[in-house]
Amino acid sequence: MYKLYSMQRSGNSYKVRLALALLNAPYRAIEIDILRGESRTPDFLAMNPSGQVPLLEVAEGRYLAESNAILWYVAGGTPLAPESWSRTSARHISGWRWSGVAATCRPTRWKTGWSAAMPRCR
Ligand SMILES: N[C@@H](CCC(=O)N[C@@H](CS)C(=O)NCC(=O)O)C(=O)O
Repeated sequence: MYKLYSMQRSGNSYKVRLALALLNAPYRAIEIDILRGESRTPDFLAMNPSGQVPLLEVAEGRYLAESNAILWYVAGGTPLAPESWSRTSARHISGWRWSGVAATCRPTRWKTGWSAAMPRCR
């Protein structure tokens, strides 16, 4: 069974709880109060060095962070997110956006001080 570290008021956590509920996937929820620093304890940082929720334990000692990665992990190939050519294309575009466009634009934005000269990179 999955173990989900999340916080009730966290939107990123809610996305994952919603998907798990729609999939009727059993999981154990562990509430982490980020405002009390519970995501910054040594124990939590050992599970997720970014110190953020949501965090899914997919198997004993195996952790997956990042809400969208978790969503694809739990819902990919299910009726909630069936595999299809258009979905694969969407992932292609989003991967290109982050590793291609963003990587190219960031140094330029940094050098130009976030100037309006690079409106397409925002
Ligand atoms: N990109 C991450 C963002 C996660 C995130 O921002 N989590 C917030 C709660 S919604 C958090 O844990 N903040 C605590 C912190 O950064 O110290 C995701 O999509 O999961």
